[in-house]
Amino acid sequence: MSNWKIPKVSPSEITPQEVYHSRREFMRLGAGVVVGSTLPSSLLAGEKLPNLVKSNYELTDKLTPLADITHYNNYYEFGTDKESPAKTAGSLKTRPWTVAVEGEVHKPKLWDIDSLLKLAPLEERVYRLRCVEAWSMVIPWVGFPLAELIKRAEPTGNAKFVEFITLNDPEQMPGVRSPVLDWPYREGLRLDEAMQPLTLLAVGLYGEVLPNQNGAPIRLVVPWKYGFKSAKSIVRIRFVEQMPQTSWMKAGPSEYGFYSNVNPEVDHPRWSQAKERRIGDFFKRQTLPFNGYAAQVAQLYTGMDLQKFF
Ligand SMILES: Nc1nc2c(c(=O)[nH]1)N[C@H]1C(S)=C(S)[C@@H](COP(=O)(O)O)O[C@H]1N2
Ligand SMILES: [Mo]
Repeated sequence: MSNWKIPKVSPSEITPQEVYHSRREFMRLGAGVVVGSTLPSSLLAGEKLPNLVKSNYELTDKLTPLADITHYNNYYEFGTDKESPAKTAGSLKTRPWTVAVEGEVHKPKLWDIDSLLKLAPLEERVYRLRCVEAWSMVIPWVGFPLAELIKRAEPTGNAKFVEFITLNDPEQMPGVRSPVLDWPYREGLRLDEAMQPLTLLAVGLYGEVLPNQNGAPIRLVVPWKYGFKSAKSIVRIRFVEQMPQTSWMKAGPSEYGFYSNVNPEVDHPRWSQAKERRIGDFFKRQTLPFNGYAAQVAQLYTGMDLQKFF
């Protein structure tokens, strides 16, 4: 039903980004015009998202081709191979889908995914994604700031952190039958990080509904942190007072810190983080502090020892 239709050719054989660039010009003409209520009632993978707002979050970096973004994935619920999620995530049922917003908030709510899609204008934002494994991509996401959802939840004075809990369904997800991680996949942010305008809830990419392997129907994108902070297929957002435990911290506390800000000066215990390979490139490039977003986010960490709070 919701199979993501990609021709079975190698990524280098097709250049969807060329087709896409002409469409982006077209979308730019419509920038600012938002009619959220015209969204179809239910959107499935591969369908075009209407009425996208062009945002200021543009990059001059070359976009990673769609075929690479959708065929080189980390989504351990669908297997640990990069190629595995594209093959097996097609069966993930993304409707009906709810996201529970709960914990230290004045207005807890069980959101239906289709209401969430209409909560705020859907923006297109091109962000760099830097995986902790030292590769990176440039992805044109579609989504809305997490802050929009947080404002509506009205966090109490006790809310200091936000915990993200994702789907854990052995019926649909072959990967959760093996204990590679402590399921469900959990992530967390400090409340001010979650409120930072760059922090996105993504529901699409390349102008279309998010493919299942990229975290449909809704996933987090935190561009200044390593990719694993960007939890896929979220079902619960909980506001808490204490720093939450995350699946990766539990798997390797010395390797995956809570903050996990991209930092070329703090190596992973088993490899350097100084450089990265942009998918599609031959040569490695320098990794930038905060993945290139230092101007926007460095002040969130003033006074903190980033070697200690890695
Ligand atoms: N639920 C869940 N979310 C996840 C992961 C995962 O295994 N499960 N992998 C993370 C990692 S390590 C990365 S690099 C990004 C990859 O996102 P992408 O496949 O859309 O590029 O998703 C993150 N979110
Ligand atoms: Mo990653």
